[in-house]
Amino acid sequence: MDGSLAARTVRTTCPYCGVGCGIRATPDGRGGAAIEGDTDHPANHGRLCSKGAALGETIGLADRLLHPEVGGKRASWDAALDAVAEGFARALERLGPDGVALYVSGQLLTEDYYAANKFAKGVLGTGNIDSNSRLCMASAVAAHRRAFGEDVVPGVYEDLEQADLLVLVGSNLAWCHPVLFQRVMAAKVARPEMRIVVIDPRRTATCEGADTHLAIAPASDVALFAALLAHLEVAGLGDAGRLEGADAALAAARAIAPDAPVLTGLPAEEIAAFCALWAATPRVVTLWSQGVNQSSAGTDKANAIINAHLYTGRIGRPGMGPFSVTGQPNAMGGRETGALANMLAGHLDWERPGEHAALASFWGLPRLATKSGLKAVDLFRRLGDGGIGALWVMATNPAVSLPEGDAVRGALAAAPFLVVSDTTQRSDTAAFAHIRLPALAWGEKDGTVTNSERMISRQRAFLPAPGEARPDWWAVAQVARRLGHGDAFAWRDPSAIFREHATVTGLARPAPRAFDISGLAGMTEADYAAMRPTRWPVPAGAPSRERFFADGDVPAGRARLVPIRFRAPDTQPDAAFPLRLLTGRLRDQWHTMTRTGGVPRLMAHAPEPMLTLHPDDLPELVAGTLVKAETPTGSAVMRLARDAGQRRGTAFVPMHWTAQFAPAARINAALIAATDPVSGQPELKHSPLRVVHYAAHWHGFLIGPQRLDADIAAWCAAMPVEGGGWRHELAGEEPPAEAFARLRGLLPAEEWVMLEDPAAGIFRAAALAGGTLVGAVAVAPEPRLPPRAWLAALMTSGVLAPEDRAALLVGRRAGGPPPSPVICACHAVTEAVIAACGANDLDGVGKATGAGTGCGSCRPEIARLLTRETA
Ligand SMILES: Nc1nc2c(c(=O)[nH]1)N[C@H]1C(S)=C(S)[C@@H](COP(=O)(O)OP(=O)(O)OC[C@H]3O[C@@H](n4cnc5c(=O)[nH]c(N)nc54)[C@H](O)[C@@H]3O)O[C@H]1N2
Ligand SMILES: Nc1nc2c(c(=O)[nH]1)N[C@H]1C(S)=C(S)[C@@H](COP(=O)(O)OP(=O)(O)OC[C@H]3O[C@@H](n4cnc5c(=O)[nH]c(N)nc54)[C@H](O)[C@@H]3O)O[C@H]1N2
Ligand code: SF4
Ligand SMILES: [Mo]
Repeated sequence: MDGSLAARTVRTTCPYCGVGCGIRATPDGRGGAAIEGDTDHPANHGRLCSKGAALGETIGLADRLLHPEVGGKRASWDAALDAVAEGFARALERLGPDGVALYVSGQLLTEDYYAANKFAKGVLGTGNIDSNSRLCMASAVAAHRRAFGEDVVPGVYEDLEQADLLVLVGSNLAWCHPVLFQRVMAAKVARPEMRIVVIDPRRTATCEGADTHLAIAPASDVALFAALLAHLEVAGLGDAGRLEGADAALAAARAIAPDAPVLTGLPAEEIAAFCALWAATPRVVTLWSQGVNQSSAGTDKANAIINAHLYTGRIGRPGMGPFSVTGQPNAMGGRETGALANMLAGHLDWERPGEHAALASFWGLPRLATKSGLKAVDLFRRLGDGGIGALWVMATNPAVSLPEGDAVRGALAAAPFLVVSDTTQRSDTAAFAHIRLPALAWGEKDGTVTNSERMISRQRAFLPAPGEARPDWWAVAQVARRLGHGDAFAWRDPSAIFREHATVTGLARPAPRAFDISGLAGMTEADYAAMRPTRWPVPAGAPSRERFFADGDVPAGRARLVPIRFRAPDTQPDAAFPLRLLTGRLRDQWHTMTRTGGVPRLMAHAPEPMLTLHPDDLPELVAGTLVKAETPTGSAVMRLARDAGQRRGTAFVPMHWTAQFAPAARINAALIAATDPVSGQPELKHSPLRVVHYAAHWHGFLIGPQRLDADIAAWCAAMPVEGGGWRHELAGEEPPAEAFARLRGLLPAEEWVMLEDPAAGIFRAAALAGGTLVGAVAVAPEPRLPPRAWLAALMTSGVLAPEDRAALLVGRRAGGPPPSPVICACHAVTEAVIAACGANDLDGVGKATGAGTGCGSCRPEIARLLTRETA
């Protein structure tokens, strides 16, 4: 790279998951940028996963919200901010501080988060600021606080590599934290004796790299970890006298342990083997994620895990410890800035004397909220009841991501005053807003994020601010100023906010607060600009440290074991709803798809919303047909997939599809909203469920040059295809002939190639203009339709060759490759190509097809295909 190019390269951090990979972005001067992993960043050492590697394809301005809007019309920032301030002032007057709220997000930068929290708690005087972290990390936070007295993640990523045993509980690390998974896989290659155990009701891609998969019954993890604790006691591996709560915790565990096989559905021998392995392996890390947190017993599950580590002192030393891996890029930052309803800023606590007063006086905001506020699920219920007069939603899409989705939409629609700050026009939530504020997106905004191992990294701008988009912190500060608090929000840039945040962490000391970055409070703008990844704590005038509880020396009076009883979810499967619904993530999509859903190569891996069942559950339902998932709360329609790795009695549905992409497939419409009594985190994984055939009159697809509204049929899933076109998979209620005529009317055509068989209900058409293919439609009574991949590709290949024209209605040229799902997103390699390449190991497949040689995120799936081929 020549000097001038290198000079333009900007070091920043990936905006997706909590691994927090470092990125080097080199803008091309035309709005795009080349993206590569930062070899100097401690989280990834240069690696990126499929989503990170495709970031360059997400920074275009299509669909961006570029101007403020009031009442659906473009407005100036001044007018919009005046209206926001007025709306909140009015609601405060009418309902007081309990009647206003902010709902924010782990995708905000720390500086935005800090500003939003200061505004809510300090200016509005309300505890009603909650974050989508309530849906994500709340149970882990509550468990840390119960066990350690504070929200502290003791370990670091190296511990995962140094462990002799890594236990992954309710974590699909291969898809959700892919670079961390790759680090673990590399460690296992270097030390093959390392053992990996995955505890998940489903056989996920993560299991491909594991030695053991425990296909645990949903929601039963507490029983397994109780059995473990009881085993550790018998094995004499702990010292009950040393630790607060140990006797009670052991007694509780002993009471559950005999029932563990029944409760977990795991054979007694598997449980015994797991306990023996854990007991025999001092260097053990137990990592958990949403299979633990998103549960009505989420906090108990997490404490059951932490108990085992505290009891054995396997914590705080290399290769040991409980490890809560965070989801969002700045889940940690939100916890640090206190932007949750039950926290103050900087880990200060209402409960500890003097801390509230210290913060109120430092901020000069005497109205500082004196009590905690409503947690996410309750907040939206209160909104629905008319108890919230003004709500500001920032960087999250609750119309999609909260449970009881239709009730949430009803509440948003009825909200007296709703402000939404977002980067896109295509957010389901923004559709309900009275005021929309355009935020800077990744690549444009500047600030910091903290990853799962407490590493604070800079996100830096490398693109100009588009349109009138502004940083979220700026919009907050402007509204605070209009409400009479300009002085407290007079920051010139994010570095000023960061300094203030760092100062807050040093307030009211000495105090037993581990989170301390007061050593960074003196940073200059230049220091901040040049800041390298920095792990907290960074206390002023004292040495920092890598791990908490180093040498297993858990400070007396701070750490305690928590006695855990087994509680099954309140809502149990019954004759009407016999299954359990597991929801979660796909490898190449990010949440509500506002960023990843428009990228063809990310969509190619799993283009349609699917519901997966074990082959022996409901065998009368045919794979590839549409099915309806029904719960006591609502329903959604997806295509059925079969997987022998799915635990019997459970179904898996990804969380991602929205009204923008597949309105009828929004699974959260069907999720019950049970919450954990300690953390308030909703049980997003275990709704009772029944699955029935979805009877449509016709099935079909439409491929065209443009994206069409996803309400063109009763069921529609829209997806981008390479070259700029869009494919829409469809099903509907009207007679097939009518649907066919209506859909054809949506395509621009000079000429049609058609097949119509009204008696059979089969209709196909290819739309041509100037001899090129501009679209295709097919309608049939059953979901047996021509393949679409070739047709989609043909749209960009110019004037059609005669043999292609002849094959249009078949969807596949004679001798062409059979349709097959894409496995490798980097090199667009399909399952069929991998199966046919003749290689029988990962490297061989890579050499023959290129698959798995890019970001490496697909390697677990290739491994699975290979074992399936040879099995
Ligand atoms: N590709 C991708 N990566 C992401 C994200 C994304 O949207 N896409 N989002 C990020 C965010 S915010 C988060 S929070 C993380 C989430 O990361 P993960 O928690 O790893 O992801 P999930 O798929 O939500 O759930 C993990 C697993 O929990 C299992 N599970 C369900 N119920 C139980 C149970 O009772 N016990 C056990 N042991 N397991 C259970 C599910 O079968 C599922 O495989 O991912 C982050 N990374
Ligand atoms: N069924 C089910 N539901 C779930 C989960 C599950 O496992 N199953 N997981 C839950 C979890 S763990 C999480 S974290 C949530 C995630 O759910 P959400 O937070 O609702 O999902 P996102 O799509 O990440 O929403 C982020 C929004 O912010 C916008 N945005 C991006 N950057 C910025 C910015 O800088 N400023 C502003 N103002 N806006 C920005 C994006 O365009 C998008 O609209 O979903 C939860 N819901
Ligand atoms: S693992 Fe992937 S999504 Fe997560 S931070 Fe790294 S590149 Fe981004
Ligand atoms: Mo999350």
